Amino acid sequence: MPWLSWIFATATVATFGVGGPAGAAAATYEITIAQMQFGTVPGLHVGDVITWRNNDIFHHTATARDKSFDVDLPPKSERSMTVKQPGTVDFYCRFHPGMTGTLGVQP
Ligand SMILES: [Cu+2]
Repeated sequence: MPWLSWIFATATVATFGVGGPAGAAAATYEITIAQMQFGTVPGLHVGDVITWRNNDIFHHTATARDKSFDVDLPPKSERSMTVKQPGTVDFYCRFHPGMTGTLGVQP
């Protein structure tokens, strides 16, 4: 009865699919800096990747107030980083302290 063993194999694969690791798969998000402002910050989870993109002709940074990250962003550049810890982190630009934003990271 070959069709019976096919059903069994399919059911086994489905069981493995349900039993995967907890939490959502890591995602990649872009936060764009334009006209001296940080763009929209997405909801984040540990393991996600942020690509910071500086579209200005000015040098910026994305610097965490708690010093957990400090991303240097020359004009027209982008840098990626992985989100490593949960919590709320305020960030700013070292050259333009009026530029601020907040990351909210779920476990
Ligand atoms: Cu700046």
